[in-house]
Amino acid sequence: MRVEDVKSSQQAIALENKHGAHNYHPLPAVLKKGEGVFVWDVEDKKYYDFLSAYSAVNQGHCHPRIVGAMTKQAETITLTSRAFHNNVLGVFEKYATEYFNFDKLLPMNTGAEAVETAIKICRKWAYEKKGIAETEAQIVVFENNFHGRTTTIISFSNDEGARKNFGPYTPGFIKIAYDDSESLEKVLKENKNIAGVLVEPIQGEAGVYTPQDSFIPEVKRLCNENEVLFMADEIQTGIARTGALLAVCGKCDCQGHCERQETYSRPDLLILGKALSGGAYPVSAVLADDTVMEVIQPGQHGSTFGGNPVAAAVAMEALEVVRDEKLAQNARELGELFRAELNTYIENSTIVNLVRGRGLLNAIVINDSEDSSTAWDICVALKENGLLAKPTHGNIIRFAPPLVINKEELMDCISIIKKTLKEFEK
Ligand code: IF1
Repeated sequence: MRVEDVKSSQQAIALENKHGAHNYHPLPAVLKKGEGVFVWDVEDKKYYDFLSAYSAVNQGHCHPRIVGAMTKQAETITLTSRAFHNNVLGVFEKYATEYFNFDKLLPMNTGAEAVETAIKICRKWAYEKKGIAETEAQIVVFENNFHGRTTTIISFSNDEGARKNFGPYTPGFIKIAYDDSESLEKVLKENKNIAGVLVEPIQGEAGVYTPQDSFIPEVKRLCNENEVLFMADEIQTGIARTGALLAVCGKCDCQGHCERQETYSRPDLLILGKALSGGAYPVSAVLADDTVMEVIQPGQHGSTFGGNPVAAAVAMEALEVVRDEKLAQNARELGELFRAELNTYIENSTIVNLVRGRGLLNAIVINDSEDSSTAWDICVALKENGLLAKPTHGNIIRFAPPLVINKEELMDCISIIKKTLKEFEK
């Protein structure tokens, strides 16, 4: 069977159901093409994409510059492994470390691998630099976190679905309440074996849970004071999504020079993935300064595909597009417009309780019980009306379009969303 033989969405879904593991429950949209903010299904229906592959496609689908960089490199050399050097990796590392202002970069492929990398660096730093007794290091994480799906990462999840029956679990993590710097202060005071704090600046999976503005700066301050590493998981929030280059930049307009801004909570370990590749190819990375990164020496960590020339070429172009097209600024301006419009709508709504988010990472909280299907049903109706979005935990719908969306398109989307919500008002 060839791809051209798939004539209908129904047929494609049946194939996946029969031959694929059932580890997802997707909306019944079968996409075959993407361009900018739009995707098309196999019946040629056109949609606005309001998920952006969980914020991996910030630069828009099939961005010609990113696809161009990828195909050019793919025709030349794709994979060397790190047993040899390649002529692209160093150029990318120079580019990305200057872009984010860190001494060093360690390339991986997926987000979860980058998080694992940060955890390993943090523990090694704790034993070799901080002087914690071997195997005693603890890492502070937060309730309702989402950092990926490896066995270690799900060990400190409190999502039953993600965690149950995958044990035994990796020890060495202390979980405390999110957006509660007093709890963090307390645990850091009580426990001298803490090596680092791993935090999402906004919790995506938890329903775009956006903490108080003071929370991340407080985490940073407490980490500094207690000599523990501040690890920011910016896999979903980073690369312009929240209206700044990084969510830890705070509310600034620095386009990548946030170290000059007072609001910048500079992480000791910066974890990136998703949009680092513009959605074209899996690329992730951990950035840190030498004092931290130097704990990793030859043979101690790596990956067959990490740092391959295609990944390096794609990531460099993806970052360049973010800067050239001023995507952070666009996300900030259009995000404000989006929340203002929806906040006006919910003044007279019985079905939506709350709008929250930052930049173009937003969500609405549906006025129904957590286990009701209302959010799902709204997403199915949105699909019928030409906009794709996905429910997340607790009857919440996330809205995260590609950051290349313009004002006219966004206003069109807002009217689709309002029209659809009206169908559900009581
Ligand atoms: C799935 C959510 C988004 C992430 C943060 C690490 C990773 C992710 C902050 C791991 C990945 C994804 C993966 C996807 C669902 C999804 C997600 F709903 F679960 F929360 F984006 F919102 N840190 N997030 O958000 O990166 O290994 O996947 O490259 O189905 O697991 P990965």
